[in-house]
Amino acid sequence: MSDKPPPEQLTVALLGKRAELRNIIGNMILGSNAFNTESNILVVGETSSFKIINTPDFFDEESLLPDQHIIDLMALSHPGPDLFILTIDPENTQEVDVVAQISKLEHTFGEKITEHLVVTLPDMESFHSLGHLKEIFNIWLAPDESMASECRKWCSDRDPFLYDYKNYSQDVVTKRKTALEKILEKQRCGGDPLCHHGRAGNIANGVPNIFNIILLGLTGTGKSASANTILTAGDCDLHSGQLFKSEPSSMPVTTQCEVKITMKPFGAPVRLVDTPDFFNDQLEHSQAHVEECKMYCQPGHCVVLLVLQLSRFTDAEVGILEKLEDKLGWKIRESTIVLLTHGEDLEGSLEEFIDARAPLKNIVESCSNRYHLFRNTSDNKKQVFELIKKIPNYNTRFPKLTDKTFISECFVC
Ligand SMILES: Nc1nc2c(ncn2[C@@H]2O[C@H](COP(=O)(O)OP(=O)(O)O)[C@@H](O)[C@H]2O)c(=O)[nH]1
Ligand SMILES: [Mg+2]
Repeated sequence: MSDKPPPEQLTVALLGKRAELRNIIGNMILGSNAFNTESNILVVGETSSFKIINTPDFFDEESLLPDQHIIDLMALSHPGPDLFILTIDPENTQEVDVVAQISKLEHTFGEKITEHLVVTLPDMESFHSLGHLKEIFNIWLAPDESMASECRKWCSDRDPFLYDYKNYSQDVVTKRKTALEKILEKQRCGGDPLCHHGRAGNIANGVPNIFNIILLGLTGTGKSASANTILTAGDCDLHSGQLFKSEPSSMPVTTQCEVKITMKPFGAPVRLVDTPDFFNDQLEHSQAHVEECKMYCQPGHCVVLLVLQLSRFTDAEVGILEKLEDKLGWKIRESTIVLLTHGEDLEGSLEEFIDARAPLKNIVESCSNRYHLFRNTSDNKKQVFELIKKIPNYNTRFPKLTDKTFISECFVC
């Protein structure tokens, strides 16, 4: 137990084989999108609360510079980081692979590293099957929005890790520290890829700047169920605690904005924002919920899914788009897709269905004819891919998402 208070700025060494996973976790802790590089270089991201040293996989057998990366990590976190986070990728969740990576870390930095190590696992299955390793080091299921506070909690009762210099020369490390600090200082706000400064304008309204999908609509239309359909397209092993609460009820089940960040199936982090029905009389503090929603629902940073139940278009939904625009303060129709649920109720073609209902047709046309049909009772993942393809500029937003990657990410389960 430490008798010193933890430092204002915690230093975290971020390790792991896959850059995209390290980036997601680093961004989540920093609350920005400071890390976006795929190349195998060491990147530092900083806010007043955290300094994150995002380190390429120095155990990669093809790495030409493993010692250089290790020395740079040691120099930048001298005399030792507060925390090491090892991100495990989906291909290496077997116990033997996880233990092999940790053994290499022990070999490089000494056995005491496990006392300062958090291992993040990418899915529920490995989280359960490796639960017994918790006795040795902490295990988290990633990504999770509470990571920054978890890191702080984790560091609050222990002193930072201190490097010993069995394998590397202290003299070399401290010389490198001086050199790197000079380089970083010069580049701090210069846009150089070696330094992504977490404070450099990446935070909009205090909300980390990642793409948002916001589900809006009346109670019971299937907002939460549709958000779950999207989430489970990437990972069908999610347990109920990881999903949005969705059930038949005339009372609002979702009573506040709820957020989950997911990487799959988009190939990039996306925040799903489930909302309560702002027009439901039984919703308390509805203006506060609208204000919260506004933080995520900003032009250029989101797509809105206006959720309507296919065969239950009600009078209350006539004019809903205008009413929502009034509340949110901008023309959300520019970024809205009308999402019809209960797809199994459709007889005939969806186009004919919409054409035959003037108020619905009117909404769809206001949204530049972007509409989609979900059957939330089905686990057909293709319906999710087809929806994603209707997001304006989806291919520049999600450049990694192709038919092929979608299928390999989603159809494994
Ligand atoms: N059969 C069927 N039920 C659905 C569909 N979408 C939603 N539901 C059900 O409708 C009910 C209300 O859905 P929910 O997502 O909680 O609505 P919300 O209030 O808009 O979040 C739940 O029981 C869902 O299971 C669908 O496509 N088909
Ligand atoms: Mg709901």
